[in-house]
Amino acid sequence: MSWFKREHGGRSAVAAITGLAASAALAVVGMGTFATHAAAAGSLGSAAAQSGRYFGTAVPAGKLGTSAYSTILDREFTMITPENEMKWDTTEPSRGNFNFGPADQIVSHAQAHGQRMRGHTLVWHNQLPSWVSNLSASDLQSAMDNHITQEMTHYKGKIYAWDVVNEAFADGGSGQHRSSPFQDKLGNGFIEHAFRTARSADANAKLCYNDYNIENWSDAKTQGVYTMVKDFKSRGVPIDCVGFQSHFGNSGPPSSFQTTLSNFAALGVDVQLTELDIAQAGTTQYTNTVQACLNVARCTGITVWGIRDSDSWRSGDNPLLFDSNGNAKPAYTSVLNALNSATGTATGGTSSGTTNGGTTSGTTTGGTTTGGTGGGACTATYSTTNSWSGGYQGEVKVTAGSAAISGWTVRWTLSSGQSITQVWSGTLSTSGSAASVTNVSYNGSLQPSASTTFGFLANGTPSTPSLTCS
Ligand code: 9MR
Repeated sequence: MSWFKREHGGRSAVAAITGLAASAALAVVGMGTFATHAAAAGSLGSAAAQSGRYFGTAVPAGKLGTSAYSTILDREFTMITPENEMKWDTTEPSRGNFNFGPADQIVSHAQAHGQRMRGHTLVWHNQLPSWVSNLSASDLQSAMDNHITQEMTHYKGKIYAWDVVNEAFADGGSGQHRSSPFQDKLGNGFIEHAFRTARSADANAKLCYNDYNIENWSDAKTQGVYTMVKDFKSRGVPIDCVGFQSHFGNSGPPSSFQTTLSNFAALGVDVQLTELDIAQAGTTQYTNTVQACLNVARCTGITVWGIRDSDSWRSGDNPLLFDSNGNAKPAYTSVLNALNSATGTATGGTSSGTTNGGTTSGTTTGGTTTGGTGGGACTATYSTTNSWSGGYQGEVKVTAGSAAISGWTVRWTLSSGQSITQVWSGTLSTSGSAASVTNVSYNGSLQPSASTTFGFLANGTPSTPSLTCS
């Protein structure tokens, strides 16, 4: 029995959200130390980016104002999951009264520092206000639909992937759904219904099912989730990804972890490690975990559940990559080295043609272009922000002309050997060597002379492209 099976019930109280000041931390983008051989990036985020992956962490809004915290956050991490702020008890504490303030603080921070967001979580039996549990079945159905729709609409265009349903399967040997207000009143169909509602609310975010103790392939719980995902894919129920929380005991991941990831990926979903922590943070255990993801092309990223040991929900286990003083632990170096040694590129799918907040795809073909709606002129300028053997990171600054614009598209021609693997703060569309990137919902509107930027990762050698902006 794993650590998590025994201890998962013992959650600590939700951390109080304290007031926060804007972070004074510097964003360090694409810092790298360049050895004579291939890439050796100097942060977790830039090391992961070399293989088209993200490296994220859980963040509580109350810590953003602590510079000792935010300095590490902005130096190391390219994806953020709000630790508690997007959960139902915070976002809709009473029926129809939505409170997005705490999560908005996190999203603003992410946007200001070029980080993407995982949304966590829309439908979960924990941190669920009691008014939800007290509803009749038909009322619960409409409350669930409304909650998903309102929250996803509020964050439309700002979320890379949503944990639509969290922890719906039972522990132990049943392989069935767990008892919960949703399950007990709405029956087995509530998960499918939640995913369909989510797709209607935001067609471009990746939609994930997220759970713990589904890392060991032969476990009944793993098999139960696998059967559900297989069924969803066969019937066209919209699901794009499965999150493996990866809360491990001190022995680390089960030996079948990579098999589990590949088997799910083979169903046609991305897989992600969404809440990684390992009791005592052994270097071998962390390396094995990260390597399992790197060995699976559709494993698009890794999120650790906190930065410093003191930030952890299980702080007594010292399970994270930084000690309580913010110093990198040996496991940090192991993870960084593993990321820097990755071969190949992650090839995540697209959700329904476009993917908000950047794609994680080596073969993006499905983008749609909807920009250029403002009618005003814009200009675009390019700079290479990082490069390594076989790849580079570029940034494009889009500036409105003398009139305000409400959307933009930047087009250029890729040189021989160049291919874009990931875009953030924009939506990529490619056709042969023609690349175009369109605004996402939050950065399309620009006042006269105002600017915004998007970034991308590419294979090949950097060159200065000739850009057109419309
Ligand atoms: O880390 C979160 C902690 O601050 C909360 O008190 C706890 C309450 O349920 O939730 C923790 O995060 C959980 C995540 O949302 C879902 N998977 C398990 C995580 C650890 O309990």
